Amino acid sequence: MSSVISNPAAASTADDTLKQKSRDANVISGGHLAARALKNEGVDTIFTLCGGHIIDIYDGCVDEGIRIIDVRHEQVAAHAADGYARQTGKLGVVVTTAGPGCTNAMTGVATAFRSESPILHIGGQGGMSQHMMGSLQDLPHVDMMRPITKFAAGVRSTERVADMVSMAIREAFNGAPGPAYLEIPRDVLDREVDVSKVVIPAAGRYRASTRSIGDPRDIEALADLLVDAERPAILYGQQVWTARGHEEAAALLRGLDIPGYFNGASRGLLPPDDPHHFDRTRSQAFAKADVIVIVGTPFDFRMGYGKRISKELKLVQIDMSYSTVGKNRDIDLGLVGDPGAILGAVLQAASGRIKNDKREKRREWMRELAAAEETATAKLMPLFKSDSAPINPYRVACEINEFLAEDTVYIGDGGDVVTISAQAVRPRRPGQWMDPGALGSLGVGTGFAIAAGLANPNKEVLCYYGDGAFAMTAFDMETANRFDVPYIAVVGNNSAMNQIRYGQIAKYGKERGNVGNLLGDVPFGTFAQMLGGHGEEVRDPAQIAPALRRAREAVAKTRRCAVINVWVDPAVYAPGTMAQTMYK
Ligand SMILES: Cc1ncc(C[n+]2csc(CCOP(=O)(O)OP(=O)(O)O)c2C)c(N)n1
Ligand SMILES: [Mg+2]
Repeated sequence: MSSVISNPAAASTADDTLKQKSRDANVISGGHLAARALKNEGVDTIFTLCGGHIIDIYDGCVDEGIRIIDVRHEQVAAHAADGYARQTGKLGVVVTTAGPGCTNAMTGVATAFRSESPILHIGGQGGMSQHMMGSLQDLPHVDMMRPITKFAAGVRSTERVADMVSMAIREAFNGAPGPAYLEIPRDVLDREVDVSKVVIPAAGRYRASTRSIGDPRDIEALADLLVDAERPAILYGQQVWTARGHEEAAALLRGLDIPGYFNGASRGLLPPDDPHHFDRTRSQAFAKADVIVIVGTPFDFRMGYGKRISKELKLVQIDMSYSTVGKNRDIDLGLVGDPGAILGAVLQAASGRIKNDKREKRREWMRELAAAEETATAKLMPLFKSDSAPINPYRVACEINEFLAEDTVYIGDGGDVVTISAQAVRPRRPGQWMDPGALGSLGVGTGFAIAAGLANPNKEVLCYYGDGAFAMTAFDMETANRFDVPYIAVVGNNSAMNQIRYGQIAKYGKERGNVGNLLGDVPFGTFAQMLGGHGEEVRDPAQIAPALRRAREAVAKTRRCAVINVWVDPAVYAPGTMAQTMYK
């Protein structure tokens, strides 16, 4: 992209002598040590917004060939690091300056914390020599970050920078993964030390490679339960994808003839037309099954804290974290370890042992659930095909689902329009569904979209936003354009924070319920145009599909993000919102 300062010749200045100094092979600075440690971890990209405290890390990244993706708001950098971890299965890295750089990133780090996404946040700090003196942007970052990370510490000496980066990364992958935070003061980054005096943990050698199956007796016990079951069901949660256990997970369902349900990042684990793929009959299965296995998702509010699962059945829980197993409700069998390793071992232990009469019973169970799925879909069809104007958000969701290509990564960022979309959108492949997870953070979409594009240059990326969510981080669409990762944005625009508005109206009536939740009518299509891309407004339901196709073509042709702003009916709410299930 052209820019006055993109010509390196014009940028050359007298400070080249300074650069010469750090090219001395016998010394290395703290920032360069940080970059070296990241490189040894396999990090190829950092997400960041610049600040004087952290420039030496950038210089190190230049040496190590690490890509620097600079955004316009640190929240987006942190969401992008989280998104990059989700998409690559590796560590995501966000680097921010001290003070407001750190506080701006906190929502993204907290989102990764509740979604168990492995990221490293490196934050700047005033020099050690100015410790507690009121330096520029000084804050107690480590104290602030501790409750929303698995590890938070400050680096006190340049010699320890690489070692502590590796330590933080090791902790990010300890048990169920999550974020780690490392504060590195400016003078620690800038100081140069003798290379022979520092510890630089070697690539691939500073942490275990274990994919634990836990206790082999539990594998046998679970295999026995599944062999004997007549009405088993399995729910796969985000850890199955995070730990890349999706192939073993699919093989288990198919091998043992078990209906599968999918939460969060595990959506898309089976193709929607697979006979073992179920998504509309979860409560029915939870009520009538004789064995249920919950893999890699906690009994949190999304699961009704486990209360909705019958007490009459055998309940098995598998998780990467010991702390999660048995939390909020009793279980009959708990396993801690790597989801893929466990599921693979269970399949092996159960293979060939299912008697014919049991297999026939389970097929009958699957037919029963499949029939119930069809009835549920038929019930939704009038909404999915609604011709009403203003446009019914169910129709938008249905159109998006039909529009998705085999390789489209679908991202949801918003309130009710996105909740509704979960009833229609079925990603075609594993890893192609992204949502904020248990923190429910609005604003994840833009960072996730940038990350998805960078991690998968050949895939299409579509982000469906609510109008409230879109306005939170949309300016980083410019970043997506600048780094040549344009995506299709669809806004379900009801000029309101509708998911919240419903509960207010229900509780306080129309007069007092429309307070603090009504937004202006913004034609967001022009936002894409401002950034050189394609944008349009859709008010006729018949125009949704053609507009989506035009967006796809425009993104390919202009290499700029497209925004399809669909005006939707503010009187339509998601069923969960009307029942206020998220607070129960
Ligand atoms: C960062 C953040 N702030 C506030 C909320 C509370 N919240 C949940 S849904 C919602 C409304 C979202 O509006 P919009 O994106 O337009 O979707 P709609 O419900 O209107 O379809 C709000 C404000 C949140 N989840 N995250
Ligand atoms: Mg809205």
